Amino acid sequence: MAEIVLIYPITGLDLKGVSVWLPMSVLAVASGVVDSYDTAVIDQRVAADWRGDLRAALGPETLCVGISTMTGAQIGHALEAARLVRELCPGLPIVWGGNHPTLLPEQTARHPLVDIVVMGEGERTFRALVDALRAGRDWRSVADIAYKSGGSVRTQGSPYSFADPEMFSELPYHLINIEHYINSGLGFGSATRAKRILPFISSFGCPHPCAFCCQPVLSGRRWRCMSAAKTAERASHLVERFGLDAVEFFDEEFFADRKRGVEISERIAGRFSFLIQTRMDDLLNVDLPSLERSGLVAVQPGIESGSDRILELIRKHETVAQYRRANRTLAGTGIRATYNFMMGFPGETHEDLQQSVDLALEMLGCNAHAQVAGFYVFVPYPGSELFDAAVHEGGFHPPECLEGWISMSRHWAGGSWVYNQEALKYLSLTSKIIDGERLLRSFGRNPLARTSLSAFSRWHRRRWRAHDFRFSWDVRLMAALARASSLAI
Ligand code: B12
Repeated sequence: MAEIVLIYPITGLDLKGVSVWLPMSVLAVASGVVDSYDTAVIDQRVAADWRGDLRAALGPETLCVGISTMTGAQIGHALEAARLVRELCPGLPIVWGGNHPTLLPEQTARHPLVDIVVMGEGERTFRALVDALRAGRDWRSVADIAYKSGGSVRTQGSPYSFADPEMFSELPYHLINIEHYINSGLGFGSATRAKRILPFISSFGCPHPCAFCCQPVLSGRRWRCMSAAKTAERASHLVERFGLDAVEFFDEEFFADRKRGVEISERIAGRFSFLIQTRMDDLLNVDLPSLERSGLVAVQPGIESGSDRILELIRKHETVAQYRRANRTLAGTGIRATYNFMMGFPGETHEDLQQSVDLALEMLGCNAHAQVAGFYVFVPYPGSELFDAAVHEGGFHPPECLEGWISMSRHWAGGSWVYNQEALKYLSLTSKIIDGERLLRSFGRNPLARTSLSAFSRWHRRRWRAHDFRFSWDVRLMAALARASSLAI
């Protein structure tokens, strides 16, 4: 039994060893309370019986349950957990936090299975809440929360009470079984041997204004970071403690401050490998061979589109020419580049889509270390600039209750502006195998799977070249298999 129970729900994208990453959201929240409260973390993605674990964790001394969620399918699993908490302990406060509740605090707080919404960073606010609950004080005086009050919702404070990342304590890894989260890492190029990788975040927020992203609102475009020295020290500690080969930096934009990014790599100095998420224009302004010597093995930039017109529309502030140049520079190194594309933007034409497909093939063609993470459908996530455009110009009716957001996951393509659903569905699925590499690394140990995946990949590359985006029977089968394994690939 525990005084505090924190739940990380299934996301719907949970491939063990590949995308089941540390539940950093709830671990960060736990870091604020674990010194004074007996805390349990339940991760639905890895628990053999999360309901049983929840029953065992709840008791008379439990002060509240905290649940984290992003927008999309995760909300459905979060609600399932909240329902069980309500059934087992009807009066126990259920606190929701994370990106979705932060973006839509009022609507979230209106739901009967939500008692308190914590907006923004949870460490200090959640601590203030549980301190009040334990002391029997009125928690309604705590800042940066939303809750029901007399038939309406009261929101107080803001989501922008940020703490200095330099002061963040180390995550309480002892609350989980770390072996569930040590991934083999799809980012590695010639990984024949399984690699041990854990994520680490050294900076928060993003200074860029990309119109499809909710981060400008989540962070108010305020980018905050841990110093290079502390970052390298924490990452090294992680490597030593858990015998890792690599650390994957989940920072939204690792080179938001290039000098700092380079200093981190110099401090890592080749002692272990690291992977980053960053922009292509940054890669044109850093010394890639020296970063590679320091341990950089993989980068994951968002390309989004092969059409300059779309790049301008989504305020990416990058050009296709820059992408080509950065890809060529990357090709001269051994650094694996995993490119993310988006499609189905309001105003996107079939020609724009073809340009994205052509660019992806071209980049794969001239860089042996390049791969495609996927072609993802633009979803109007609340908080993004294009969300407002979708509502005002695209006739998009945003869901009016929490449940309505469950279906807004990565395969949602319900916008009235999406005129080529079939092509989007086709590209979304086949982009996973188009480089012939990524899935092979996960499933390729079986010789039959290896041969069929390779053949499948070559066949669809031909179709991409011919701009033949029909949703054929083999792709339907792939979609059915993904659905059967409950995977929203
Ligand atoms: C890792 C990650 C994932 C992982 C899942 C996480 C995991 N542990 O395995 C995977 C790959 C599965 C994933 C999936 C998706 N992701 Co993602 N992901 C991230 C990433 C890179 C890191 C998240 C993280 O751990 N942050 C660190 C923690 C400490 O921060 P935090 O989550 O914000 O938590 C703090 C507060 O929010 C709050 N808090 C959080 N939970 C709780 C709970 C309580 C009780 C309280 C009090 C407070 C609280 O306190 C925490 C500490 O301050 C972020 C980008 C980033 N750098 O943040 C995107 C991000 C969260 N993802 C995002 C998106 C868009 C998605 C997808 C929709 C992508 C897609 N197109 O499919 C899917 C959603 C899946 C679904 N069906 O719902 C968006 C958020 C969108 C949204 N509105 O929720 C982000 C911000 C990226 C972006 N800029 O667009 N993602």
